[in-house]
Amino acid sequence: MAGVLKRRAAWMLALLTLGTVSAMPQFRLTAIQQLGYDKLDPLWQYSGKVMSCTFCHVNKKGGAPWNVFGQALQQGFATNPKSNFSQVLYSVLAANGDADGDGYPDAIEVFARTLPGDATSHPDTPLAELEQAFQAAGGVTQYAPKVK
Ligand SMILES: [Ca+2]
Repeated sequence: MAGVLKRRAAWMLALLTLGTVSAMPQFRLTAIQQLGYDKLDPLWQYSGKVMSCTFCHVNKKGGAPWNVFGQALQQGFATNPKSNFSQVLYSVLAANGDADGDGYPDAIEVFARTLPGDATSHPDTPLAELEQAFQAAGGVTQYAPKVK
């Protein structure tokens, strides 16, 4: 009896987990992998904690409205309507802009794992020091769209 209950509990957990994975929006899935955030947590697809929705959105649960970084991506789509999300994401980072105006360019914030669309979230490390580490790691080209 206990074995049956354990199996049922395991199935329920698996179903809930699958629901979490399939609920993650495609743009978020793409960005997490393109920017290497998946390397931080081997169970990132299940935890749902890697790269919060506020990376691009104002609200913690996503949807409208978008923050200034999300708006920069929307502008990228408007400027290059034939580009896919990966290309737009890369072009915004390669433009070396600072969407939230906190003094740290968007690509540097991605590298430092802070929020490029929230001025209250920024690295504590001096920019010059971070820039050096960023370039040593491959610079913005490390975020180029992956060829499939
Ligand atoms: Ca920021």
